[in-house]
This record gives sequence, structure tokens and C-alpha cells, in this order.
Amino acid sequence: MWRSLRPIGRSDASGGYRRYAWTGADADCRLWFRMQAEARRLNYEVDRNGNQWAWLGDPERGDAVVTGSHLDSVPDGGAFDGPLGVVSSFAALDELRRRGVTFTKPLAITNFGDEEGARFGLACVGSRLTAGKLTKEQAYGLTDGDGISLPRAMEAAGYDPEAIGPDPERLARIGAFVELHVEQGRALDLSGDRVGIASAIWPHGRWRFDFRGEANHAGTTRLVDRRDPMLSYAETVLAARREAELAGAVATFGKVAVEPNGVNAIPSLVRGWLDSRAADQATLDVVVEAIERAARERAERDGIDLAVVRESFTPVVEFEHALRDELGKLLGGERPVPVLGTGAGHDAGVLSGSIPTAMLFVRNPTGVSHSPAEHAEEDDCVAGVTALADVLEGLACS
Ligand code: HGY
Ligand code: MN
Ligand code: MN
Repeated sequence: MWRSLRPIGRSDASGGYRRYAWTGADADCRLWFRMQAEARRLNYEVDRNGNQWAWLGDPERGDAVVTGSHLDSVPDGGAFDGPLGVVSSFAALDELRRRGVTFTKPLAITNFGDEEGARFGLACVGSRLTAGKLTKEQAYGLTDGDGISLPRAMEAAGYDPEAIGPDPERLARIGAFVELHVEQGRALDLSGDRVGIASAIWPHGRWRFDFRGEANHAGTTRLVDRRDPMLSYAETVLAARREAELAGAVATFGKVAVEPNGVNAIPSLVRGWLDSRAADQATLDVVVEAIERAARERAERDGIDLAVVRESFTPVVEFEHALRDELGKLLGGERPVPVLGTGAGHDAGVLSGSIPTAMLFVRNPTGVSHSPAEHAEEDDCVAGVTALADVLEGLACS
């Protein structure tokens, strides 16, 4: 299964993945999902928001146990972030069939669309729409770097954007959603465990900083006559690191767009995207406000107009304790399974306000993620499948 998914959307140049929402690579991933579902004689469907579902049993019975993750990636992302959860879900079902269990509840495997927000800038679009945390109007306002809107992209991929919107009936039929994900950190590597359980997700967001200056000749314009937005941007990037360090938070400018982007032209516009996260909302607010203040002070000095737009935000998630502890009981062996927080967002986090959700993490020996170097060892991945099978058996076969 893993080998058949691996080549899809992989860049030969970087070895990373470019599986962006509603592109050809995304379509190929979706076809892969459908084939896996049909090969297992599961009832395949796509919901109004383009999320894929593979059902065992009749969803109308309700109280379904659902597992899955996402197949899309960040630019040049790794092979495991998302796909490990989807592949492990199918493998866990295969394991449960080998065990000969009897399901007493409906079971579904899902692929939530556009979790990374790499193309349209908003994280977890598929699950946010389903949970009613993103309205149809807001979704229609999303555009990619080429100015293609989300609805146009969905249409081009053969999906009807008119249908998108909240799906409370679907969520009402789910009793629990468990997402297995490669750990994006080294807590399990440091503790020597193969598998962990999530406790919480840090609040996190994405802010776009637009620094507008004045285009001019790089060779003939005196320094005193310049209104160079690149200086304000550079100062802001350094301020972001300073403020994050002071507050014990994280802040990253990982994406920048320059107009006209010519070597010998002072830019007219520099757009920088800030990703910032902290253990609690108050700290995150302090950090982002301090970064914006530093940006405004420098922009003032440089004669630059600054606009800051919050493009994505996810409040703190505390996973439901009952389900979290149920997983601990189902997996507890001679030593308890570690319970750990994370700074990474997930569909399970977005859905946690609507239905009981939980997460399983699989050891990542280097902690590296959102990089072609992301890796998990096969025996740890197999341990993840076994743990997921144990959890699904405990929840859906009791
Ligand atoms: O950015 C995140 O935390 C997740 O990978 N979408
Ligand atoms: Mn990710
Ligand atoms: Mn992910």
C-alpha cells in the first residue's frame, strides 16, 4: 500500500511532495484512496466538501468509529505527514479482519481534503467546512497564488463547489474520530516509546504582512531616497524570532513574495507570511502583537505602508479526556502510553469541538517534518497500526 502511494506527487528534484488541494497530484491521491476502499469492499463516498469516506457497515446506525487523516502536503513535504494515518487506517482494518472481530458499530476511514492549506492559505479546509468553522462565503473568498479561487479549483477537479457547507448530519452519526499521525517532534524518541497519545494542540495561526514601498532602480536611487519594503520585512523577521524566544513560543516567516522580484529593482511590495504558535492563547497574542508592533515601527521609519491580515487561526485544542483515557486503557501495557501535546494542527483538532476526537502519534526518530527528510521506521509504523487496530477493536467491536 505504502509503495503504491509513494510516487504520487513526489518531486524528483527535491524528493518532497507537492500534493496541493484540487491539483492533479491530489486527484491521483484521491483515486488511490478510492481504490484502497473498493479493494476492501468498503462503501466509498465523497461528502459535500470533497472529503473521502470508506464505510464498513451502515452509517445510518450512528455512533460510528472513524479513523483517517489527510493525503495533501505542504510544499516539498515528507511522505508520512498525513499519509501514515490513512495507510495505517486501511492496514488496521486489514488487521481487524485477520483477527476475525465482529463490529458492533459502523466504521469509516477518511481522507480529509486540503488539511495543509498549502494552495489557498487556510489549514484544514475540508474538516473546517464540515464542522461549520468555515462558511461557504469565506471558502469562496480563498484564492491561490495564481488568483484561482477555491470554487474554481474544485470545479476544475470535477467537484461541485455549490454543495460545500456544514455537515451536521454526518457529524451526528460519528461517536469517535481517532487520527493516527507521525509525531512532528522528538518526544517519543526521547522517551523510547513507539506510540503516544495526544493531549492538546497549541493555538496557532497564519498572518500575512504586506509591506508596500516604492519600486525604483537598484543602481541609481540614493539610499536616502528609497522606500524599500524589504528592509521593513527583514526587521520583522528578526523581531519575530526575538519575540518568540522571549515568550517561549514559536514564530516563522517561511513564505515570502516580492514584487516585481527583480535583482536590480527595489521592490514595490514584499508580502511575508507569519506562522506563530504558543502553548496558550494569551502568550500567542502577546507574541503576535509584539511582532506587529515592531513591524509598524520599522515600516514607519522606512516610509512603508503595512497591512496585516490574519489568514488562518486555530484555537487551543484539549482532546476530550474520556476518549483520551479510553485510548490509554486500551493501549496500556506494562508501562503507560505517553500522553503528549503538540504544536501541529490536525483535522482531529478542528473536529474536536463537534465530536469526540483523539490522536495517536507514531515515533519520528529525528522529529523532522514538513521536509523531504521526514521519516519513521517501519517497525514503529507497524506498532502504530497494531495500536490503532487495538483502539478500533476496543471502540467498535466491544
Ligand atoms: O501546520 C500544521 O500544523 C499542520 O501541519 N497543518
Ligand atoms: Mn502537516
Ligand atoms: Mn498532518
